[in-house]
Amino acid sequence: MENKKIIFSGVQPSGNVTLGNYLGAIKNWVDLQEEYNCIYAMMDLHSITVRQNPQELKKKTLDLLALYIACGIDPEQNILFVQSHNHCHAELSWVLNCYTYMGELQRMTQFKDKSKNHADNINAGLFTYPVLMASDILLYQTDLVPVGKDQMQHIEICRDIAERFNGIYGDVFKIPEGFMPKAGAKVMSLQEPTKKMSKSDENPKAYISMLDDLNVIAKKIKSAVTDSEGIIEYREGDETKAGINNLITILSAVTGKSIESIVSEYSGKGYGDFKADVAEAVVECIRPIRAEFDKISQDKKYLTDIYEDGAMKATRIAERTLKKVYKKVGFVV
Ligand code: AQP
Repeated sequence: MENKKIIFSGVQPSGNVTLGNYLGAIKNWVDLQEEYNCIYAMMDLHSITVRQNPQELKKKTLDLLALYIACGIDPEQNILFVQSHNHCHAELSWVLNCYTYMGELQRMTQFKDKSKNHADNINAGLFTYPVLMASDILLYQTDLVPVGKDQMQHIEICRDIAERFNGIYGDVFKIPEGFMPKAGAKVMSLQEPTKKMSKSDENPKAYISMLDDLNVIAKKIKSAVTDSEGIIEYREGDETKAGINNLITILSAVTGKSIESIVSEYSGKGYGDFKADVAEAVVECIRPIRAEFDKISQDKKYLTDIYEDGAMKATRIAERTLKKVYKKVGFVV
């Protein structure tokens, strides 16, 4: 790899990638790939913190790889691998668990939300999820982690854990920075717009999957929950406007137009026309990605070669950090 700064990020194969995952994370990975050495994983270890169907998990992991590539991530230029193929993630995670406090983890919003949504399965993995995420990042001496807004709290705890460890043992880990996009850092549910759009939402109308049929995508946007005021205005923090705010943000993120210019363009127009235009813009954004995905996802050999090569390269880099950590804590290496 060239001597550039390092990016690490990933998506869990816990469902089909949503427009939120794309706009919040993957789209930025594509934009940053020239400037950085990028390492992107399919985060299967994370995904089992919520019960998964094994057959589907396997399929979704490979679909995710195909989708990364279809979105424009160049497999020649970047390292793409399956998280569980690199033994270092789980190993470093165990060590860092011993340098993370229960109180810190108890404050994590995602843990609180997921405990509420999966009250019958509040497992220890769900609780220590941020420690595994810290390990993912720190193993590669990462400079930048492009994520959506919901993951910024996990970046903060990652930095705290790294600083604590470095404080005891010297400079073992690079302290990473989080990176969020200007538009699309938190895409909201189409049915409950005060809630984040999530790929594991029980209501499929709440999210746009990058693998939905294009006419289904248009229908979902046209039936998005809005309000009865009938005014296309962006009002940050006004919950009654959450649906319209969300559609304006989505349009801004997929077209690159500013929120102000969208608001003035639609001044005096009705929600029907506006939704139709948002639907069209999203469909046109996803159309070429879908076409590419349909091609790549059929080619199992191509995908296998990429993830095998990626695992080898990722493991080689990560083992250097893990060995340093083992030495520092006093393991016989
Ligand atoms: N709604 C969103 N808007 C913008 N960015 C988002 N991300 C997730 N949802 C949105 C970003 O996508 C990346 C991958 O997320 P993840 O798979 O690691 O898990 P998540 O954040 O928990 O995403 P989901 O879709 O809500 O998954 P489930 O339903 O399985 O929990 C991250 O960078 C995330 O910030």
